Amino acid sequence: MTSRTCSTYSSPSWLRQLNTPTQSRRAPRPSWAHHLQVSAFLHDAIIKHAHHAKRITLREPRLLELASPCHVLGDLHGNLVDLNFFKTLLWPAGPAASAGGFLFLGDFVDRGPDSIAVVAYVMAMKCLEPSKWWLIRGNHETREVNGNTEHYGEGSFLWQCLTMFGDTDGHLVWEVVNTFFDTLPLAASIDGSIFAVHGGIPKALCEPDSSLDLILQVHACACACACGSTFACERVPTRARERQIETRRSREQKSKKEERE
Ligand SMILES: [Mn+2]
Repeated sequence: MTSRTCSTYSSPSWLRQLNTPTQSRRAPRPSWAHHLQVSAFLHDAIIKHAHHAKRITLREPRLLELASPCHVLGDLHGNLVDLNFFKTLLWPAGPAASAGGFLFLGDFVDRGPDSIAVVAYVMAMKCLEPSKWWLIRGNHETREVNGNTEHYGEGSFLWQCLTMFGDTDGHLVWEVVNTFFDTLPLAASIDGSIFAVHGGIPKALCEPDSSLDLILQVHACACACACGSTFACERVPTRARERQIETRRSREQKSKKEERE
């Protein structure tokens, strides 16, 4: 058996390559053709993931009932650095290898520079781990907000889609991802004792006698976007709300009648 000492050891070729000056190992500048190929690949991947994730979230109740342990994370707002930090800390080997679930409280896009990457990642994880990875809707998961390029400028999700994919494909990606957003649940309860929602408790739930069942009555894909509300959960259905008021009114009338008799 021969023994090799440090002095006779010659480093493997891959290590020698790494140690060569930066200039000689720098990747060639990508051509426009290459850029277009990458863009088309990403565009297809995002659209496929949005369709697949939508099929999952469409079947979920509008109010998720989750069990602990569950990590709850707030607004990512297109911030890939934060997302990567949480990933490294909380699910370094992927959500499947983690003991708990993950609940994201909406606002995945806008403000930060990487809305597309963030939304692509959370959709991909939803496809991979649908029973450990939960997403609820924030006010930025609406077309009125994430399409507001005037207000958010380069931080706008629409602006980033148009810049990365061009006008036609950019609008398509933006629309398909928004169609997925339309199907997101609106709130969650953990162990039946912790209420999780984006942006506060909806007014309708602050009324006496109100119930979380109101949230369950919101239709997925009801295209909240048309109603102009910036907070998904305020969109408790008008008919359910009317029914609730009617029930209360008839109860009051009945008790008044009983008092008179
Ligand atoms: Mn926010």
